[in-house]
Amino acid sequence: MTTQRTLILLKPDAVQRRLVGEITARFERKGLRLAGLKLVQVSRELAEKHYAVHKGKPFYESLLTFLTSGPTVALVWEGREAVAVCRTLMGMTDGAKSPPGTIRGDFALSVQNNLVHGSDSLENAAIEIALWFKDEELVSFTSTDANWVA
Ligand code: IDP
Repeated sequence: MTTQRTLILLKPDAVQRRLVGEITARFERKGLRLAGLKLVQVSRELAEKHYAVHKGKPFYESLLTFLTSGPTVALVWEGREAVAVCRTLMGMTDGAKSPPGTIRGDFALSVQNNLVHGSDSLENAAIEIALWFKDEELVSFTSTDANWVA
């Protein structure tokens, strides 16, 4: 059993569209454990660091404008195979192509405004969690239903 931590962002469209509760509930109901949670007005500097891998792509500037356009909710989820589990719950990048039942499939139509970010590997999860959270902002606890969920 591999317990992992992953970074999830509820991007500005999720906050503006009042989908924070709906989306967060999906990760909770799956059995993941919350390890970090905060509302962030993202700076250009943080957005550039977070999306450094996309620098030079045609959508890069627009993506930075999007991520800095309003508050973002940053979450750290913990649990068995958390990185892959969260990516599955999210769906594909393009909301229009994401299957129903996924977050993007149910609530997104756009490629850019696709509501959520999720780390795509365990290595990137560690880097992204360190970028968004200080150590003291993360909490580890044993949930009361751990024996049933794990
Ligand atoms: P992911 O979020 O599904 O992992 P990435 O390829 O890492 O997708 O892209 C990061 C983000 O950049 C996407 O979530 C989306 O907001 C945006 N994006 C990706 N490709 C495009 C595009 O072709 N046009 C506009 N925005 C894009």
